[in-house]
Parts: sequence; structure tokens; C-alpha cells
Amino acid sequence: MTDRIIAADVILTSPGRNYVTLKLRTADGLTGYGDATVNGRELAAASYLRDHVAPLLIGLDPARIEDTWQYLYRGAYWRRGPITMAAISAVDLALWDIKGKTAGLPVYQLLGGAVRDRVLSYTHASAWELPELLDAIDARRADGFKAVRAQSGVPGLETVYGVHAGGGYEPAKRGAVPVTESWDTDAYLRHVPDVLNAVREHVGPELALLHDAHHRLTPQQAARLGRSLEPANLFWLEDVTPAENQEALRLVRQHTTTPLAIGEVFNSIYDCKDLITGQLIDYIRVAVAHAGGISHLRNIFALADLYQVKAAPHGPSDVSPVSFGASVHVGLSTINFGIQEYMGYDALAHEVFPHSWSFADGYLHPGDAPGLGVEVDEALAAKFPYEPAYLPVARRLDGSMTDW
Ligand code: EZ4
Ligand code: CO
Repeated sequence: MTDRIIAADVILTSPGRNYVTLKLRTADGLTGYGDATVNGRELAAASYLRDHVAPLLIGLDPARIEDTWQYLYRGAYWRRGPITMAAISAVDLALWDIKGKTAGLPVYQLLGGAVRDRVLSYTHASAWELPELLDAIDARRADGFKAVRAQSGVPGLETVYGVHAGGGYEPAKRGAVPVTESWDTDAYLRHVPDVLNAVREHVGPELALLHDAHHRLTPQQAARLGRSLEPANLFWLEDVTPAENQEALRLVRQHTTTPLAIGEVFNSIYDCKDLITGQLIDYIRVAVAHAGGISHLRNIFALADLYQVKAAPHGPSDVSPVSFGASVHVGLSTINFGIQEYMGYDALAHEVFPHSWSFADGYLHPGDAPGLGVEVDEALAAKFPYEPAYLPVARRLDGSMTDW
């Protein structure tokens, strides 16, 4: 007799930051986990799963991953959107986890097996002033990283995306309302090319350097930035413009050879199809937690492969260790995988989500535990209940809202 899903529960926990985890159980006694964390909108994702998805799953055959995906996507009528797609992602991941546990195999084996021995990763280094930034980059290299995202302060501003004053960087801040930061694109553009060119001089030619402009530039500004960063030979320049206007990237593309990465806020293949087929980007940043899980990511990456666009999933602290592990399984088994962002986790998150994935010498491996290889210590998770926390918002110096 086929197995059946008998329970679908949502675990909300905050070990250092908030995570939304779906737990499926089957009649055969298997457990599968998925991640539906949407930074600053955790309760909406949890409700979508608990109130609108969990009841539909009870009694379904957990082996039917694709059919369940189609049922939740087509069946909702209201397609796409970050909350819906995060919920579908969580179900998809939990079902791949169960399929792996049923087979006694790590998920990457079910995806065709390893096409590489290890998955290249990059992490973040940031500091307000250049000397401290160089120190931070040196520290990341000492940790083994072969690729580092560098973000610096901007004279005249008090806060800048991606830069923190010491300690671990966590963009979401606890509190009932978002923190407001200020932003001045002209000041940023005057400063950042010198910083990154100086970083390149300091680190030498080999280290892969990345930079994230966080959706704040016009196409013309982005084109100029890309061109001025060419001496720094970036691995990529990320999120130069708000990507809803996909045509913007065509203009940027025509003016610079700096590789472009985009897509961490995308949640479906439709969001990236023009960027990929138009060859307007070099790296697609969709995350398994936000773009429909392993099943949909594989479709996106297969399309990307036709155009030599590489997969480079978002991997901030708000992508939980469950979906991070899933992303590393995809990385190990996808030919056009480029790099995995690995921002790192609070020590507590590693404890709440014991995992088989591991980091060594700049590379990740998903491990060989059956399924995704990530479990949840529910007793420990229960000690850290959800706490409201939000990403900042940004206003220009004249007080008007801009993209954070
Ligand atoms: O802004 O994780 O590349 N990484 C990033 C992150 C994102 C946050 C959003 O939740 O841009 O810092
Ligand atoms: Co980013």
C-alpha cells in the first residue's frame, strides 16, 4: 500500500532570527521538513501553510511530489507571489526529504547524483571604513573562503545596506516596526568604485569579489557603476536595479562586461524567463525556499543552462538551515551551478537544526544522510518563540521612500 501524509504542522521558532518550518509526517513513520521563511512576513507564510495548505495534504501520497506541486500551484488559482511560493517550496522540500528517507539516499542522489565533488560558496565581509573592510576580508579568507562579498560604508550616510558595526550581520531587526535607514545614491556612486578597486589591489587577482547594490540604482547609474568596477574584475555585481523592470538590465548589459546577478526576490520561472532568454544576466539568484522548492528551481536552472546563465542561490541567514541544505543538494547535482551564498547562522540555529551539510575550505557539501539531512530539535526550538522582526526600509535624503 502506498504511504500517506498523516500530519502537517508548522514550527515557528527564533533561534537568533525567525524561521518557519513545515513538518510532514507519514503513515509509515517518516518525517519531512521544509522551509517557508519569508523575512519579515513569517506569520503570513505560517498561516498560508497551516490554514490553507496543511488540510489539503492530509491523505495524499508523499511520493507524488510533482503532482502535489501542481495541485498547490494550479489549484490555488492565485498563482505566484512570495507567500504562496514559499509555502509551495516548503511542501516540495518536505516531500523530497521524505522521498530520500524512503529510498535511504541523500536527495542529491535522487537528482541524478553528484556532478561535482563540492559546491563553491561565498560569504560576506563588510565594514564602514576601508582598513576594517580589508581586515574583514582577510578574516574570511582565513576561514577558507575563495569568494567574498564586500560592502562598505558611504561618507555622509549613517547606515548603508549590508554594513554592520561589528559582530554578525543580520539585516532583520527585532521590533514591531521596521527601522528606517537613509540613502543617497550619488554619495554611494562617488565612493564605492574606489573602495572595490582598492579591495582588489589588496587581495590580488585570485579572490572572487562580489558586491550587492540592493536594487537601488537607475539603469544608467547601474551601467556606470558596472563600467567603473571593471578594473576590480568582480565575480558579479548583484541587484543593480529593481528587477521588475527586466528591460533595465538590457541597458546595463550594453555598457559593461561586469557580470550581473539578480533574482533573490523572484519566486517563479516567469520572473526570470526574459532575463535568462535575453541573456541579460550571468547568475540567477532564486532560492529553494522562495521559488517553489527543488522541483521548480530545477526547471529554472535547466532553462538558464541553455543560455550559459549559472545558478547562484540566495543564502542569507533568513533562508533556514533546512532549505540551505536543500540548496547544497541542488548545487552538487546541477551542471550549471555557479556559487552558493553562505552568509552563516547564529550558533543557536545550528543547534535547533542539526544538519549533515558542512563547510570546509570555501566549499559546501550536503552530506550523505538520507533525505535533505536536516532535522529539527523541537524541544529546543520551542524555547525560542517567534519575535516580530523586520528588514529596514530606506528613505532618500529628501525623505522619500526608496528601495531597501
Ligand atoms: O537582503 O536576506 O544577498 N543577500 C541579500 C540579503 C537580503 C535579505 C532579505 O531577507 O541581499 O541581505
Ligand atoms: Co542580495
